[in-house]
Amino acid sequence: MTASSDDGAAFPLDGRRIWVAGHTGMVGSAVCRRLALSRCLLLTATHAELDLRRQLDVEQWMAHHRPDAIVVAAATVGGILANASHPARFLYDNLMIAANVIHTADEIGVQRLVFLGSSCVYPRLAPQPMREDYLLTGPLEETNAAYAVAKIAGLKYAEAISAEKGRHFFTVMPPNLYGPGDNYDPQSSHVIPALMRKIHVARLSGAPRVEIWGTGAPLREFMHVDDLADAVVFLLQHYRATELINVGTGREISIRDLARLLAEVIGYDGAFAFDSSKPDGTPRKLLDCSRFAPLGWRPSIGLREGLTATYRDWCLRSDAGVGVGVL
Ligand code: GFB
Repeated sequence: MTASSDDGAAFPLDGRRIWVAGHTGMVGSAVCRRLALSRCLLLTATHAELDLRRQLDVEQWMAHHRPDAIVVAAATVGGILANASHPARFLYDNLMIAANVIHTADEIGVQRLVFLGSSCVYPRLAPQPMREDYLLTGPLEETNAAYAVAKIAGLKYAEAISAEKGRHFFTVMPPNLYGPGDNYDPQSSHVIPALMRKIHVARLSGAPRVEIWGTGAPLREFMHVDDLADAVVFLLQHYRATELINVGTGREISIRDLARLLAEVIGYDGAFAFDSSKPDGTPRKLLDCSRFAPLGWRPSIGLREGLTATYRDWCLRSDAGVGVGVL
């Protein structure tokens, strides 16, 4: 079944007013591309038009635009170093966004709301693969605890509203994401855009080695953002429950092997140097998708294919050459 099909849907999209909060981000823009395949009416607001951290502004905007459904893809996000360096900002921004949007959605009677979580909300040493009911069964990974606390508050609030008020608000829990529209800033980005940029620059400049943070041993599950967007729109249409739901690929790869795969995709034959002064983060976070699998949706973009497409997309952008001159 594709995301654009309304066949047998619990929530057909035809003619519905759907607000994608955070539509300029990597996830939000992918969700908009998917929704554009349906006959819904897409609502968006840029950050300049609406600061989601301001309750009154959110209330006024939503009262005026009156969405039937909302996908909460807005968030302050970043890689391991950004999270560890700016816990106050990650906690405040994400708490406020979740509280304001979910609260106002309830106040004005929005029918469906999909909140985006992250696999980093599960305990650092959770058994693998991680089931939804492992949430809050152990301590969080320290490098992303602030972000995780805000996301947990948001998902629990959505859950509470569904239980107390009979609304259909639920959370989708994706693994590490990548794809077009990602952040390629070397300090604040996630590992895929960071290594893509570093390896690309090394290839162009002929550098003999590329620095990888940490030991290279951590395992991560990566999903192309177009697959996530397809799953989100599928669940928006077809999910009849309100329980938290994991959406993953079932596959994981070490950071060391990811670097090798990226080197193949980019055509780089230099070496890697591991900087163990940088954090590894959580050793492993693989999602258990047995709640989602029976609904019949599957991801369709393999990692090599997705990385190749993402690299091409990024090369077409003007900033792919940035940094080469300074090496
Ligand atoms: O993608 P990443 O920053 O996020 O890092 P997390 C994943 C792994 O790649 C870590 C290693 O073990 C990093 O040490 N790594 C190696 C690098 N080289 C690099 C590099 O140049 N840049 C980066 N960024 N990493 C985040 C959370 O954790 O995952 C967020 O902090 C969010 O809250 C996100 O949930 C999905 O998987 O460690």
